Amino acid sequence: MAYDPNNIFARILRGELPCKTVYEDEHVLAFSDIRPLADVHVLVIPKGAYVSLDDFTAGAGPEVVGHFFKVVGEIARITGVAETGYRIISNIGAHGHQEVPHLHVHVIGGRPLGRMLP
Ligand code: D5M
Repeated sequence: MAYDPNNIFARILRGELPCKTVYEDEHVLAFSDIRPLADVHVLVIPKGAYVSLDDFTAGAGPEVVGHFFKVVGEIARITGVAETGYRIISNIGAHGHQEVPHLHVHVIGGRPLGRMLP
């Protein structure tokens, strides 16, 4: 899928829409999800224009990809859920029910999340 430069997260990255920033560096932005499923619900996005994990791993260098996932772990520590546990989810494409076509990882925690897979 071609990247839509007007998707909501691209607009957040350009400063056109507000967000509640949890963490930011040169390559990554993390912010609170607007429809939280738990006390902690943070979205972690690369600053590059990638729709999916596939685009990201194909288009970004291994250092940028590795750094992104280190930040995901860092978000769990910053928000305090690293100790109690949490869930990371990345919805991709139509069957994954991806609403926003800019790669994002949900970090969800702060309560027992229950079993997800049968
Ligand atoms: O889910 C996309 C997620 O993005 C969903 O949980 C709501 C969240 N969202 C949508 N707009 C915003 C803004 N403006 N700020 C913060 N969070 C937002 P997915 O189904 O994984 O694509």
